[in-house]
Amino acid sequence: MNRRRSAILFGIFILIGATAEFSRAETGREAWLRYVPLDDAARTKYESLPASTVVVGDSVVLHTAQQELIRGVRGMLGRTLRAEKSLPPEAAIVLGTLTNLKPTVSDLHPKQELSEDGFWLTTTKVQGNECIIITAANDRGVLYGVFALLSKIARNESLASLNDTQQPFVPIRWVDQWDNLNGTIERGYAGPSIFFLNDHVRSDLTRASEYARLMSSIGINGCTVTNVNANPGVLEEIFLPQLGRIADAFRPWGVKLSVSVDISSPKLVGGLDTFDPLDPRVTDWWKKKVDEIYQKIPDFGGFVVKADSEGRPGPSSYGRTPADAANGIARALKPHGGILFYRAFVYNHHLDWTDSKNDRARAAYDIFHPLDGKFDDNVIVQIKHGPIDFQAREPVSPLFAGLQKTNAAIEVQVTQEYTGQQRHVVFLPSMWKGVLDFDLHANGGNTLVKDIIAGKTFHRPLGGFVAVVNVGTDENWLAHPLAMANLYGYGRLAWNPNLSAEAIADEWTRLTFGNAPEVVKTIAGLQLASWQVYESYTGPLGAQTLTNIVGPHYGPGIESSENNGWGQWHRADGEGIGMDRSVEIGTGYAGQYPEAVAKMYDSLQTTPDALVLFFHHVPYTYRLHSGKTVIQHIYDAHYEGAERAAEFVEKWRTLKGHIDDERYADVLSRLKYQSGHAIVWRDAICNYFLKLSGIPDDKERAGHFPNRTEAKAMQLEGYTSVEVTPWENASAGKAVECTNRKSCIASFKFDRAAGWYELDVQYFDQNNGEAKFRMYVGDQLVDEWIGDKHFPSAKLGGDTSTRRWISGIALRPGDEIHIEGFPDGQDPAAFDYIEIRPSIVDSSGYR
Ligand code: GCV
Repeated sequence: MNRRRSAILFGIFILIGATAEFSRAETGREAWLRYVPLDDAARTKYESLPASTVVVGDSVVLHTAQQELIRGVRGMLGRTLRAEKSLPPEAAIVLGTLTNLKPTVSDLHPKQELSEDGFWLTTTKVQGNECIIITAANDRGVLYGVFALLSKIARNESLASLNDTQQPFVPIRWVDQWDNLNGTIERGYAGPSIFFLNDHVRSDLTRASEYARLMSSIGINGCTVTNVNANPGVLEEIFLPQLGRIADAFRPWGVKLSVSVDISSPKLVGGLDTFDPLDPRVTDWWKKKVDEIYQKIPDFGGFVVKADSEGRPGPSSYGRTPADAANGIARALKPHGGILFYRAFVYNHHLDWTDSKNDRARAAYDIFHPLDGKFDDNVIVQIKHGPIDFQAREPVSPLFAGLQKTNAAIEVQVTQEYTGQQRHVVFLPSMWKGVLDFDLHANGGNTLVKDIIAGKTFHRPLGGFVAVVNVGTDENWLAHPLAMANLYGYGRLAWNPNLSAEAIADEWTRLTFGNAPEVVKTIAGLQLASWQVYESYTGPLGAQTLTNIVGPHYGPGIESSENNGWGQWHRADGEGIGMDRSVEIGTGYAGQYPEAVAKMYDSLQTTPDALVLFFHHVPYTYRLHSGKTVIQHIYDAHYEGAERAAEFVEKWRTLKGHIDDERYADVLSRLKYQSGHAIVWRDAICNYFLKLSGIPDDKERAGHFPNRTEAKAMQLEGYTSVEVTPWENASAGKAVECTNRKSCIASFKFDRAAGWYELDVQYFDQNNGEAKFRMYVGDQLVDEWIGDKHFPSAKLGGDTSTRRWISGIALRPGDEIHIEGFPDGQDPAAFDYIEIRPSIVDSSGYR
């Protein structure tokens, strides 16, 4: 090749290298393991990286570790490490457990003893050559060490004077999937199961292996693949080999398989006439079943049990306790090293609402605290982080302090059941940090939740973290690209709960979107603000997420939690709001905490504003510590929350051209949707409490919509006015719908000054059809769209109410504006109102 040609080719290569970060399609499937080429400046940092890697030892996990190292280095640095079988006569990256390395690498003395899964990254001379050492107490630790080294490179951290020891804070770092054998996922928002289809394990488990790789990269070491609302079929003899295939997919990544079991399986699968946990025939059945499983899957992890909860069978049918039930199964698992997770989410969902002493929040403590010390050592009681059910804000469950002679794990939700279902961005590590760092003052001491679940406080042999994740077949696992930060953050916190939310957001952003400072600042900043923004427009002051609890748990549904047995009550009436959980006159729940915490929550004066309505019933005029009345706080929080959600859109726009176009566009459209839905929430809650309390908003926003033209007030051709239930989920309680016609028209005359305007159309996107809309000014078509987002309802209401943003429209007084709706299936092309706002023009265009 002549010099000129090679110079041109070199130039092209540089160009490809420089733009490679943006040139490949970013689907999100690689999550935080993208391994994209580093820029030249960063690459020079790793010039002296050895050219070879050698593994001392032989196992499937060690093999994975070496392959991952080669893959990562090739991706980021464009070099293929030589995989050596024995130490080469040159510098190398040496992988192996301490025991295996010691004979070859003398002088290997970690400063602290490495615990199971812990690892040490260091450099040392081996046979005269400077080597990078990745070592650990076990094979899995070596794999974790490889991921840690690659993460450092991806984040451009220097490897000079490498000496990093990391130890897991807890032994149990698991995830649960609520996958059903038919392929659906309970509370899953990213497509069907990657494991199951039509009552079988999928034939292609590629995604299961990829998921295991993601889990492993953040230190997750166990995964329960089936729904806690368990299908007994999972224990059928014919199903076990299929489960074995999932275990095979997990094994190379050091992830153990477990399943949820139905406690009545001895009857349903075993053909016994009982599932009484103390009946010897039942315990014998469990023993034989477990032996059979371990024959097929020798490294099987164990079981998860949900019993006596939400209609599931349980030991109460035989007058037995959860401890009886748990131990009966745990004893079958014990000889194999298996673990039984027994969920503390046990409560009566037919509580009498009229009895003001009833309180679902009490249930876990009332049932499990008296059993402390009665559970076997391979049982872990799995406790939801709050006493209700993953609301936008709850206090910490008092049961963490109530089990001192029992292993405990915290259960959190990555799947955003009550926190926007991956349509709203909500960075949950911010919330989890508050829980983990909470001091329960058990026995008068310093007892942080993270130390309790680690077994450190009460000297328990086992304990840790479980998260309900519910990834699905969506290419990017959780649907919203920003939601993956929750899975990443969960794993990082389970590994090290002392990490800050800021550090996690920073790491995840760098790995997922690159290291450009503005990109990191913008995305991490948005993530860190997001939980409180979501909380502020959905649920005030600890009154929980005011969502439709008897429907999909998504849009607003303020009264849905009242007047029924589910116990998610907020007890709002004309005078005030909140559950009185104080000891003397309330439900007594506050008294379940250790003394110092009980005292704080028992008194209205010392309860923090953020939880005041969780613990106390107060008049709307009650003045918070902030100085605001409760009602004014409700108005302010919801208006500010919606404004901040709108700012997310503007912040994201600043990333155009700085990140790849695919994810830029995807997240932008999701944030726009979120900001529209935040307005639906804001209006529902403000209008509802305005009417209920009769107290106006000091700032005259609630109930005043100066730019709004109601659909029902327009000239209607075919459209008919319809009441929306509950009323607060549509403007003035009504919308228009088009039924029995091919299309309908609603029109009105514009009567304001000439100028550039934004037209926001609030319409309904039901999941039982894909209605079409066309928007005209005069006879000019200015926009058209299809309601094809399949929001989680087939009704008009807060779950389906959606905003179309039409920007930069020139309007003149007297213009006729009309919207034409084309129903489809059962979707009646309904809409609520049009809001017309003057455009704000800036350098990035019309807003
Ligand atoms: C799997 C909530 C959810 C249920 C879930 C339950 C649980 O109630 O809405 O879908 O059931 O929690 O955690 O068991």
